[in-house]
Amino acid sequence: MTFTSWPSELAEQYRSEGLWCAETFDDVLTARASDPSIADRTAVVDVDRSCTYRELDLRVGRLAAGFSALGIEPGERVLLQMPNAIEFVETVFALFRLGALPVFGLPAHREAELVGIARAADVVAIVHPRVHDRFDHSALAQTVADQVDTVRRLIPIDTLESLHTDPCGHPRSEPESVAFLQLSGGSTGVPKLIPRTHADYLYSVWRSNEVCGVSGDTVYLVVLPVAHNFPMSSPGILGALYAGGTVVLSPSPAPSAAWPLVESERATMVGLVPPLARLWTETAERGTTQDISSLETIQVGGARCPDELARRIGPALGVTLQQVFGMAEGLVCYTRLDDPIDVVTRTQGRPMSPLDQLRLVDDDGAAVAEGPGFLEVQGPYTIRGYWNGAAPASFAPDGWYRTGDVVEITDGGDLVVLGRGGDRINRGGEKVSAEQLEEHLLEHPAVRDVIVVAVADEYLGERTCAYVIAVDSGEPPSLPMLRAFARDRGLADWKLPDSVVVVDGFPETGVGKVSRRRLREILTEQNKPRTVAAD
Ligand code: OOB
Repeated sequence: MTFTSWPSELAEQYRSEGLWCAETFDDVLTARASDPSIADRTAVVDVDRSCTYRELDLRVGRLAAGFSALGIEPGERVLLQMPNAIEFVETVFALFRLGALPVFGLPAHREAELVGIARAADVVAIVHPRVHDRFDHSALAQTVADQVDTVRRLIPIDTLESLHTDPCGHPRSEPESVAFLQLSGGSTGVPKLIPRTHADYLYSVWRSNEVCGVSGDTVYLVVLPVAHNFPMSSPGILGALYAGGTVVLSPSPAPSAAWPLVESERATMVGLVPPLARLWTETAERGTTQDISSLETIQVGGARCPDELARRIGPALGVTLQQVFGMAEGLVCYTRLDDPIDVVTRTQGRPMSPLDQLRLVDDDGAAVAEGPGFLEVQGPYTIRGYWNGAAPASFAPDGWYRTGDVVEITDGGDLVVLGRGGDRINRGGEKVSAEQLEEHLLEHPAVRDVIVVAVADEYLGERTCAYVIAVDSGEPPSLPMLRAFARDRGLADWKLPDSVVVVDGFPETGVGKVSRRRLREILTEQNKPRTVAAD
């Protein structure tokens, strides 16, 4: 089994109510490129070049034929590790045209992540930069290929152009088939791959457009890693292209790189994680000569935006703030553009679809009438299972997705995200699995036991702290030692521990064996600042 489908009654409802349409991503591109009012508009811009809808469609057809000539077949998986540039959009749509499935790796992923992903998805090819941010991705891709038998092709980005060949016919994908695999934030050893169908994802895209006011005039700026679900579809690149608008890809989120693009392309919308929203806000508050007045909406999501920051964003940057609480597994909540300022600054919004169903449960999975509680969800664009049935415990027996987030729902129906159980650390939007980091650190010869927890951080919201019990003899483990060790084991940089505390033992609760999960909760609790953070 690779993909768990929706129960048939729900699927029927989503079809009959017009949420799931008989359209694929390739249909959308073809339709826009053949619409005379859209075809010659700019579809995508990066720092090197730009491309109209007509050009994008032609280039996608030629690249799809090139992938096919390399032996990539419909239904096969291709791992992408690509920076923010037009090639990403071309590659994704070429794979869609061919009917092959992109698997969305991130440039920051290293050997441990990529090998896991490549294995779990049985990928046949990897598209990668040769060198990016001074890191040798060709060598990394080769290391992955050496370890994963299914990988037949390594495709450096600068060779994509040479693959172009005359377009050939490809069988059309089924709208309700899987279009791509997205990655779950905070995956442990076996990555949780998220199968999204054309129908469910397209619904989330066009519904996002309605909620976020995206139109053909939208110029959507991407500063976050392009393959992440937030800039991809909330409403993101796909929303802008669906509407016939323009996508602008910035290689970096720093104001020094992104603001000149805002000015030159007259960008109207951007999605940021809270630490970046703070950087942009503080930069604007200090004053800038850059003209960023075209910006209308700044979305902030991926991690909790502190209320204090939320209040400053609009005035500092001259924009409407929209909070976004979403997950690659599906559910996306937005504050609405015309919500009262209190709702926009204090809540993470409400589900975008009238058919999203939410419930709150306690530790044992029993429904709680009043929050806070763990959020569970089912709906027209929320998955029912991971690829190959991984991590089945992430789904309740009736198929609802257990988000792991602790939320409260206000009288107005808006969600306030309070945090998570102790299993995952949200480092400014980048998710770290405590369990995965523990597994790696436990391999260090100086470590007898380790528990990884979140501690509060002014800039990132949360950062990682490893509580370590050292082995009796030898040098006690230090932060540089453990970071270097975890890096050498192939972990992405953002997952390395931020701090290390060497302790003699872990807390006992006196009720028999204490689970690692419970220990994380206890240590997290001990670490909470005594006063509640200012809102
Ligand atoms: C987005 O997606 P993922 O898959 O990287 O992470 C999902 C998790 C959520 O379960 C929650 O724990 C956290 O990230 N999260 C937030 C949040 N937005 C996401 N926690 C508090 N406040 C928020 N506004 O992060 C993602 C996907 C689509 C759109 C936006 C974000």
